[in-house]
Amino acid sequence: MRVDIVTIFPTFFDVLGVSLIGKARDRGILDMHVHDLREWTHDRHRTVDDTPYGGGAGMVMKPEPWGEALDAVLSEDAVLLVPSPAGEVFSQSMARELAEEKHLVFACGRYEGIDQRVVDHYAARGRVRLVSLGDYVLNGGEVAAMAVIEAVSRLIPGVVGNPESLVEESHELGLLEYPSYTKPAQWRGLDVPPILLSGNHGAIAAWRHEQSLARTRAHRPDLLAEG
Ligand code: 6GU
Repeated sequence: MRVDIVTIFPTFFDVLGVSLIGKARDRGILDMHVHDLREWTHDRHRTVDDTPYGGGAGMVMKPEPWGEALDAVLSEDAVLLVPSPAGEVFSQSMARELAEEKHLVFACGRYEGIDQRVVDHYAARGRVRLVSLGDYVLNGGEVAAMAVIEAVSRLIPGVVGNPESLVEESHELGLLEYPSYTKPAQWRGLDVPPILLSGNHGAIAAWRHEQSLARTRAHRPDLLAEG
């Protein structure tokens, strides 16, 4: 998969060089390119923002640099992803859809967002999705893009070593994951649940399912409400 990221903070994405994502990159499974939006400005101050029409607080990102950048970076097959708190909430099912794509392009806006005409222009010509991480406010799209890239890339075959570890996770089965334990069997007076030491695989599976249900009931009752 090819991934292009356009941002005014390219160094944010230096961390994508480490861990499993970095290895996938080294092995050519992920072809990742980070671009500085200011490369597509033409004034001395490399201006990317201006005051909002209609008034109001903050600055809006100008359409011209975005137009030039995205014309340069988008391909026929690309999905343009625009991180925005006004977007659809990112989910494991969206991650699964995006993991099938050949080319993802992230347009990371800062300030109060990007001039709406940029989204309208590309939505008339190709696939565009506004993506939110959830109901809270970040300073810009960079952290959100990174979350999406990590969630998507770990679903690409070869990125995560053991494909079985993908199956039982939180959200893959529609429930939160059960708690995990490792050695030692006792730590600071706390025992590992004895069932996990029983060797009874059926009983262990049943216990884990109960734990998943209890956690989901406690923390995410919305996941049990329907479907
Ligand atoms: Cl994608 N962007 C910003 N700025 N804030 C957010 C978000 C995205 N998702 C949740 N909050």
